[in-house]
Amino acid sequence: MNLDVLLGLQWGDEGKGKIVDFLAPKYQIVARFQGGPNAGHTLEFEGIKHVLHQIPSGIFHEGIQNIIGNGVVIDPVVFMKEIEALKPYGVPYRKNLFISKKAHLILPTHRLLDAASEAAKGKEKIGSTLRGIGPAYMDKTGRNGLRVGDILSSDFKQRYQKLVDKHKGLLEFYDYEYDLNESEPAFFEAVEQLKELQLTDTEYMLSDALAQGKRVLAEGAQGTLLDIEFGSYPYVTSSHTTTAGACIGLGVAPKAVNEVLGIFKAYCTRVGSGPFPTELNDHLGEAIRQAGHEFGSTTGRSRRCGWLDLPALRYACMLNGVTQLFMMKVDVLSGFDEIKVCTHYKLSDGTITQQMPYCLLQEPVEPVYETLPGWSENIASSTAYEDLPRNLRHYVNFIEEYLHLPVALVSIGPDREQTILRK
Ligand code: 2SA
Ligand code: MG
Repeated sequence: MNLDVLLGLQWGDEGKGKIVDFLAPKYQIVARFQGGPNAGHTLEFEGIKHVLHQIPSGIFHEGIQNIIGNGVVIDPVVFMKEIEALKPYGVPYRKNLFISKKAHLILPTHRLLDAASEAAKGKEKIGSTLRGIGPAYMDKTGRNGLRVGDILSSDFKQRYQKLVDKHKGLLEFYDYEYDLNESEPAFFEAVEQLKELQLTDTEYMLSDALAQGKRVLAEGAQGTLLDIEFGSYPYVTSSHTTTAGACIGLGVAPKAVNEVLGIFKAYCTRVGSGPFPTELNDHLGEAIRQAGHEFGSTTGRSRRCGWLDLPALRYACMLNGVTQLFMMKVDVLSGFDEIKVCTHYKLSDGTITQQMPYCLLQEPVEPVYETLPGWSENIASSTAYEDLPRNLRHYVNFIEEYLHLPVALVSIGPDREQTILRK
């Protein structure tokens, strides 16, 4: 069957938005399966930059249906703002956007609880995006949540109030001051607007589409190393960011999965707290941050930067069953005399391993690096892989040999055009 999954193999911000937009013409449906307004997918074309948070990155293509799956958590207020931002471009969202009735809602109090919980953690805070993600997923698994389909029922307000009263008790426990006077009316206004869009049982829609031989692309958000199960817990997001998460978050069977497209940057970044073995707290890290414009597209936070971590990447490929690698932002490394790449971890007892330890906090590792020669050519307008600098191609080969997977696409800049396919 024809479900391809595209996901991030690192800590998010690998450039998924750009690639979904680039690949979209090959698909009839693009579907988001997890996360919510914590995501920021940046697309750039015709000189304009667009940032999407909850809407799938296929929305700019006329003939493509876009689905927000059941695994996503939706903040109606953020969502309606996204819709507003699309209007000037004549994006046919009324026709091409479908929202699962089973997707859970982020309430204004979920955002407050996110902030209260982070404040209470002090130094141990997760560094969440404060978009209410964790508390919304907590209510989902705690079986208290409200879903998109619930906004259509006549007792929605009462159910909302019941949940909010519970949240108020928690906020009191946190001793957190808040004011709902502004956010509540905006929430209900956005809910009314949401009702006018296509709210449906998207699992049936996908099942029918796949049965008809249509091609579907599942678009991941965040990254594998932020997965609730396999990421660096507790410094993770609250959803399943892996291939299996695409099945859960869309209601498709595992046998439908065809290609798994794993996206990674030529180096690593991380926003928020948590372990990061190859982090560079020096001028090199700063040089990568500046060259790569490594600032969060949702929160504007500056991203931590470091060398490529192959043991972590190998772990992500294993968990996801990656079939093809897409390598992003290689242009950012142009101009470095040499490039380091972490091939192994050294544990505190001296053991050298390629395996991810149970917990990087309890078992800190020291990265073991291989040093490769850099390149200095400006590659922004290259169009063929063979034209790229030899040392860059050597770096790509090194990664392919380590991971036993092909790098099928290399991205050399933010624009749609700056994308080199290798086959
Ligand atoms: P949350 O808000 O509960 O999901 O945060 C938990 C952790 O997950 C990280 N996280 C992210 N990391 C990178 N990119 C994300 N999306 C935005 C973007 C981030 C931004 O695409 O640029 O703008 O800051 C994302 N979303 C969640 C987060 O940093 C916490 O470590
Ligand atoms: Mg992002």
